[in-house]
Amino acid sequence: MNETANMPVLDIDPYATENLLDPYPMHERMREAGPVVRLAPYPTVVACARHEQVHAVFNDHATFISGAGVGLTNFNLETPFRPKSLILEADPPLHTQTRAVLSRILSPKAVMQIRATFTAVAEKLVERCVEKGTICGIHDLAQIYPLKVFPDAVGVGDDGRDNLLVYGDLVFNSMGPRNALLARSAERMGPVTEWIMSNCQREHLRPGGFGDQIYQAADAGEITHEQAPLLVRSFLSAGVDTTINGLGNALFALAHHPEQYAKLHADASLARPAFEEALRWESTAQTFYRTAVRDCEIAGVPVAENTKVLCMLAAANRDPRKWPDPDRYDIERRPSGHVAFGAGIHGCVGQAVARLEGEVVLTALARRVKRIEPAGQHTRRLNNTLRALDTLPLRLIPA
Ligand code: OVM
Repeated sequence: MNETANMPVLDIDPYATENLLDPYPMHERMREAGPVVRLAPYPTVVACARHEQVHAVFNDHATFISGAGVGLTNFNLETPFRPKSLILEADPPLHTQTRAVLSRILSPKAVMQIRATFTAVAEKLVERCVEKGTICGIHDLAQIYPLKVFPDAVGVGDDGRDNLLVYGDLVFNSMGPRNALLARSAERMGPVTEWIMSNCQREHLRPGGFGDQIYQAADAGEITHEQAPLLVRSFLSAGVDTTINGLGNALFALAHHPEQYAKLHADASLARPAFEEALRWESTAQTFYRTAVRDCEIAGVPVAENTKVLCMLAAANRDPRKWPDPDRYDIERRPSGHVAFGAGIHGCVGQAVARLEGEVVLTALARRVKRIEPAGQHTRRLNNTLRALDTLPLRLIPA
């Protein structure tokens, strides 16, 4: 380890296959090296892996902006791969306006209104899985569920929804370097982008759905009509792959911690905290970046203007400075303060919907299934940003 300007330099590539497969040893090295470190392969980046600094960066949106992109690419220097998101990749005052609209559409009241439907679909799907007995936790459950309920709520038609999976993979790969993972998902991009943008048009969205409500906000003058399709695109970008993998990771956690599943089975009201703890234990979005708008400091260490700041959410969520016994998956932990949804003004605007999905699926499982056992080797789907499973063989033993 050498040092430049108080900063340890680690020879670590977060996007190397071994680190994507098993990020936890890398997280520990980064946390222990210092509050802010450099990574030899990415000289324009500084990285924070401790909870305190990740939280501090997210809560200083005036210094650490999102408008230059929340991936490795600095949009001040390179063209984004798609028109910038009007919420994810925006700063106040634009962000304030668009966020207000999405925030209202995804409010607790809206979530109350979708709850019954989301619950019924979860119960039906879990019933089908129980009848099968042995399932793929991803293809038979974690993927099917969000792909049904969320586009339904947005108001997207049934045909071609697999495009949402390809698009999500691409969006989250695009936040890393131009490596083979990005190249492979970009190859599939042409027709997918067309499908996505077409489904963002008002005439393709069910009246009254989340998508149509964005156009209603445009009618009311809160945003412009030109902005509306791009805001629908945010639903389709952020609302599917994230919840699929949140659910998949939660199933993985429960299958590998039978004593925790036993507690959930004994008390289904633990479904929500069990999902929350899974988000802490294995954060779906592993990383987001900010960009320093001026010369500044992180933990007293100088950071130059235009530096990309890599926030390691998943590492912060297992920081022993914040969490006792952080590697333990404990559904009774109540991990408030985790940063799996980010923090500050950009904290996930859809988190109430994500939590609803986790809660109702795990509740249905808890009631209907006595034990969940691994039924073979799982496989990972590597992505530059997401912690994702490709397959998860499980045996469900009915109650
Ligand atoms: C967006 C967007 C895309 C990906 C993720 C996300 C986590 C937002 O297009 O606004 O939030």
